[in-house]
Amino acid sequence: VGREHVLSAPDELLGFNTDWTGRFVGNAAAVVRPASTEEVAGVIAACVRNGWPVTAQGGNTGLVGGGITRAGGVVLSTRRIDDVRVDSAAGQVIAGAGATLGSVHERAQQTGLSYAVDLASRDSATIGGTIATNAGGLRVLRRGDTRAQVVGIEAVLGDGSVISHLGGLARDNTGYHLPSLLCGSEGTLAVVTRARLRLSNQLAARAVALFALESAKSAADAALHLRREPAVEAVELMLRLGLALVCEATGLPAPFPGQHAAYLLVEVSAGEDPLLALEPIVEGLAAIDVAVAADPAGQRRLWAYRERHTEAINTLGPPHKLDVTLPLDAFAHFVDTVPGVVEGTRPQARVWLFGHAAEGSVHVNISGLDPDDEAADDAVMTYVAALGGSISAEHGIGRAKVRWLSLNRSEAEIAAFGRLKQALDPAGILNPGVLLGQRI
Ligand code: 2HG
Ligand code: ZN
Repeated sequence: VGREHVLSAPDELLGFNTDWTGRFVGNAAAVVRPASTEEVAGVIAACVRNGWPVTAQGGNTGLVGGGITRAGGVVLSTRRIDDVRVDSAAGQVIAGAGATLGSVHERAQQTGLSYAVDLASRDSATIGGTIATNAGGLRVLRRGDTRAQVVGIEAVLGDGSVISHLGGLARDNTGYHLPSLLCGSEGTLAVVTRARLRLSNQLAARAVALFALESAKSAADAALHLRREPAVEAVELMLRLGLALVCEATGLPAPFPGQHAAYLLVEVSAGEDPLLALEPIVEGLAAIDVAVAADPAGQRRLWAYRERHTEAINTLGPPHKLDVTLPLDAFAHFVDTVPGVVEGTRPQARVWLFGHAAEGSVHVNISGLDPDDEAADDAVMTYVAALGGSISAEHGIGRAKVRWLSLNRSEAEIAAFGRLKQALDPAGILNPGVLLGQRI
């Protein structure tokens, strides 16, 4: 890859050995930065020969410790593979693994199209990372997660062999769908180097409204009604303390004269006038207060209250990040009761709830605990599983959730995971300890 693309000085390694939250610190001996699929294959072959673990890393914004290594070896940074080419005839984009989500959005928009997956970390998160973690984000309700967008993939398997299927044919039914397998595989089966992604038409005109509501439970209930409104694209939940913390940490002005127990941010799109599409929603919600934005700058200002939760919470020290989905009929009850579950286990903890309420999904962030004290995490995870929910809605398992995987996955499923791992990464060098833990 060229000597200048191998980093090994301690200060150069620091950012690659620490996850975005600061909770997970790794011990890679070097960072290797290949610029092409061929170079990735060469790096992996060299690592197989030497028995060095390889941890693929994109923007390092995954939040569950999946991009850092505790087994030494190398971090393989994909960031130099950052080409983006739109195939407008097919309505698809071909992007290198290291291209940021933001750069894919920009290129798609220049051709009158849009890429469905969007996240607050869009300017750091990479296409390879979003595929490896099957990232969800803000538009899952109508447009699906990353897996729903991937048409073709190029990747290097754990034995150094390259698989490439990037033709992008509209109909192509020729066996195992490897993009589906690699989406969410968290760098344990292959290193994704390039992908062909589905683009959609640009969203119709949009409007965003921020509603102030009287309780977390009533906001969660309302979100589940809103998901059935055809114009609604996104419904995001925030609570009083979280929004106040965002304002304090970022300097954003408070959205309303007073503070309120809960907030819903609702985005609608409509062919004609999105404000008209908002009207029945405003009437139906009977909120305490509402702020509406029809212009893009105003919409960005309202979204910022929601998107900046992650950075605001990190100002309090590394949080424990839980990211769960509940069956829709258990969601409001969960939102109402989960703070009590945490406080009952660790009274000193502070709980922050926010997230993708239309899908019954919420981020439970807990601050004020030692990084290794997982008693509150355990109580929440057990509670989620007992209610029939998922212990990881969109961030994946990484290192942070390994011990709870069996709450959601049967022994037979985990054994099948192990056989896939053995087949595609026979030397066991790809991201050891992540997703499957030490089981394999
Ligand atoms: C979001 O929805 C991300 O903003 C991050 O998934 C969530 O910081 C978190 O816990
Ligand atoms: Zn999220």
